[in-house]
Amino acid sequence: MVLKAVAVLTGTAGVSGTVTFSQDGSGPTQVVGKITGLKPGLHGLHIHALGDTTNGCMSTGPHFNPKNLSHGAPEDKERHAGDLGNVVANAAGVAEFTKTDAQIPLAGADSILGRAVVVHADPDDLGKGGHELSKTTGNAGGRLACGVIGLQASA
Ligand SMILES: *[C@@H]1O[C@H](CO)[C@@H](O)[C@H](O)[C@H]1NC(C)=O
Ligand SMILES: [Cu+2]
Ligand SMILES: [Zn+2]
Repeated sequence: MVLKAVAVLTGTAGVSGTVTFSQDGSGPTQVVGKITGLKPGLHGLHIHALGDTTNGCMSTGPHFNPKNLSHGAPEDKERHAGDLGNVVANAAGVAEFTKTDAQIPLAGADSILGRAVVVHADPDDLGKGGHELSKTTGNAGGRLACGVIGLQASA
């Protein structure tokens, strides 16, 4: 069975979007998204631990990190499960992307359901920027928009 989920991103900076997730059995999760209203260029994209938007994106907690590792790139061994790297906005401020990731299942103990997708103001340095925040957040700057990951009808 293919499990499907979606996060509808909203924020206060005119940034919005939709990110969908699908996972076939215990295979990797496919991520497809479109986010608009961004500044052209790179923007960090993460799964944050909490699906709590009572204080906007600030209350979604830190990066989802069930293995208690340091921040990194999606392809790194040392990464948070929630580290999805960057998305690229074009000159019109639109980022359209697809990703495949094996650390963000839609079921089981490390499921991302009920957590939040957050898109950031700045590029994620993937843990390699040498900034004091590189190993925790990738120094990706403010939280522009976020949305809670909820189930969709499965296929
Ligand atoms: C997580 O890792 C840090 C740094 O290695 C360590 O200090 C901390 O005790 C760990 N926390 C848990 C819950 O294992
Ligand atoms: Cu983030
Ligand atoms: Zn991280």
